[in-house]
Amino acid sequence: MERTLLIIKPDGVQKHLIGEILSRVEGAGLTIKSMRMLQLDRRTAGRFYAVHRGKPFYQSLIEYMTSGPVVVTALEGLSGVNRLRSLIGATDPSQAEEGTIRRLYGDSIERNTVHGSDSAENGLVETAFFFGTAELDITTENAQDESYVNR
Ligand code: 3AN
Repeated sequence: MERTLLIIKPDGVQKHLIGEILSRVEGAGLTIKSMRMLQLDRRTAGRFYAVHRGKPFYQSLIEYMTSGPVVVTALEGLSGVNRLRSLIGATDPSQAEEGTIRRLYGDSIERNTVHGSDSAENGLVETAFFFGTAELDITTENAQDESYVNR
């Protein structure tokens, strides 16, 4: 089992794609462990994208990621990282495979609708960046326990 972070970026939220994207994610067998909508501030976005600091697109990336609300989602599944990345497609929507989220909905390499962790290690780091242990430990068994249904 691997953990991975999905971010529905500002353009995805603006285009009313939250339900569509989560439906694809769940349809691919990934489990939503925890989820939150929030507006990133510059400091938090800068910490999250620290590896890109100094690159030519960094300032623009931070502007964009703080331009509207995002939905951060901790996912879990067998080969979760690659499973999510196959759904998402390549960074540049014009290079992404047919039928992937970025190919279908992305506007540009920057406004590419979603983020997905790029390794199992980063999946753990990035989910822990947004979610506490208690949030990530909500178990699927509890969610599916019949005693939780129809309350
Ligand atoms: P991915 O999200 O596919 O793993 P990264 O981690 O290389 O891609 O880049 C993080 C984000 O930075 C991308 N999702 C994109 O929004 C932006 N980005 C990456 N490369 C470029 C670029 N050459 N020009 C503009 N924005 C870029």
